[in-house]
Amino acid sequence: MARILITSAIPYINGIKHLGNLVGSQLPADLYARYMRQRGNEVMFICATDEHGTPAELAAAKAGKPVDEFCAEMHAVQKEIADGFRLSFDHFGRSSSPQNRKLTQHFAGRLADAGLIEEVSERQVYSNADGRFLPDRYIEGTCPNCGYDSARGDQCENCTKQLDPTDLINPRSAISGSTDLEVRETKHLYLRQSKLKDTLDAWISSKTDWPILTTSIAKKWLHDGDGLRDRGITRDLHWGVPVKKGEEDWPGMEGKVFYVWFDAPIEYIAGTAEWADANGLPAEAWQRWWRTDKGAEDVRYVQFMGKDNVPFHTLSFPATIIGSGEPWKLVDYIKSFNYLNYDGGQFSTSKGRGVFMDQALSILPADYWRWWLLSHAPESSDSEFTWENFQMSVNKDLADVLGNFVSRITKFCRSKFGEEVPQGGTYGPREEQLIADLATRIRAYEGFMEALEVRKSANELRAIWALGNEYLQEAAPWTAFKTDVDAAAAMTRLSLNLIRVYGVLSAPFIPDAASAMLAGMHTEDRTWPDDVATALTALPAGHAFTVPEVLFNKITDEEREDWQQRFSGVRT
Ligand code: B3M
Ligand code: ZN
Repeated sequence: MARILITSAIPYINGIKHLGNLVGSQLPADLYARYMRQRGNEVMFICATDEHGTPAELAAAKAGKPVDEFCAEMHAVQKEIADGFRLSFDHFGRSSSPQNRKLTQHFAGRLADAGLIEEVSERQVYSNADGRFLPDRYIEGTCPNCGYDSARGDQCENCTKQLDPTDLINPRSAISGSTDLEVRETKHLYLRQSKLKDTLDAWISSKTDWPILTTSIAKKWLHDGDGLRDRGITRDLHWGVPVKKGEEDWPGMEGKVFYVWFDAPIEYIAGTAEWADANGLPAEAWQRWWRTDKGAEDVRYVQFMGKDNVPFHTLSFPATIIGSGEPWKLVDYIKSFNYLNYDGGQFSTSKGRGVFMDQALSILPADYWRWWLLSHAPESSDSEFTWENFQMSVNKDLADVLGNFVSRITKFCRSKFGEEVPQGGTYGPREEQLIADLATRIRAYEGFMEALEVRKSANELRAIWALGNEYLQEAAPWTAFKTDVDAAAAMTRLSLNLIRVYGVLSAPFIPDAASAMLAGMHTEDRTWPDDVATALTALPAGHAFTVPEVLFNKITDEEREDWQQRFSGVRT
């Protein structure tokens, strides 16, 4: 049994995430967490809402609410939607928690003691119309790197380049749209991550098994020279973690807060502390996941995120961890994703384009979305959601292959043998071949899941479902029944057992349907099919079952057209 720590990039509090966000972080993290738990490992799966910084302030202002109230409400909303998608977090925390405030201030103090923080008097954009500084997302303009005209002051979402507000061409205030801007002096703390360049370079170079997407982005920022320039980690904002050196005040930094990207990754640790506190556990309970001097040396830590988050996780956050000089756990593997596009364009939160998590659940249950999204995860390149493809996948994979197998064999058994596993007959060469084929595919499925190859895992699972269907088609117990009742009974017994095995294997992808299959088979036995032949005897002759309700409904052309229409515009 291994101990596996899993974190998903923590979604900004500013609104409900779209399906592109979901498939790039939380959903594949959940897939991995569920799989690893099922295989008997001890898993700690942490996510949270990212509540500080300009995204939160701007969204609260737009909603006309005090920012703390807005965050509390939106956290509850995001939590409910996460539950709706069956995201099995051990804890869904909040970066505004007292635990995160304390840890963030702690790290800043340690970095200062290590000489890795510098006080810099810098030039920041000040808006005369708004009467305030405009850090990060408070300012928008044209990206100097790629020319995208809606780049934000902290990062260009088009080319992922990290920016400073003063880098933008034709800048404007995101609050008022005003271009009456000037540059003023203000004092801030800078993290001297350039001092750690060689250490970070060596660390990333040692990660030879990481996805190319992850290492190529990390190396690009490391060697472009400016990815690792020292960065400001404080802001002239009201909402955030107040700047302190551990528990002490920081002279000259009164009224300032830490930059959202400084405290957000620390929330992975703080979220685990929140989990311990929420469960009445002592500090050791979370420290054994995070402190290599307290038991975390044998933890495998895996992070999930979209590609735009990679620079912060491969450079800035490790700089914080390493720079502290304390024995904190560093990430072992970073699984990153490309973008999912929507029907000929981009998903966009700011423009309200695409399908958002709450809307998705309002039209179909979670499993339909989970299956499509995971089986089309944008791993090696960007991928695209189209309604035609969604309809085809659901109807074929879920309804025709899996759903049909389950319904056909359970109904056949009910009509000929009653609602219990029939006895009699033995397995012949066809059954032995099926068992051998299943074994080969299940071992491949395990290999892909271990390797975090999401699409390949889905392909393998689909092929495992198809084996059952092909077997049923060829064996045809309904024909055999006319001449050899015992042979038909053996085929049926095997097929009913296969439903249990499908329930077990499919649970990481489609947890609700998996539970329905197991409930239909009147079993709680989720034993992994290490040995397929044995696994197919778990339900003995005489074991009762119930024909399950239809597992998956097909998407009709009318529904598809209706949804395509409804989600073609922008969300208001
Ligand atoms: N909140 C960006 C995002 O939601 C950011 C991730 C933080 S991970 C520590 O894409
Ligand atoms: Zn750009």
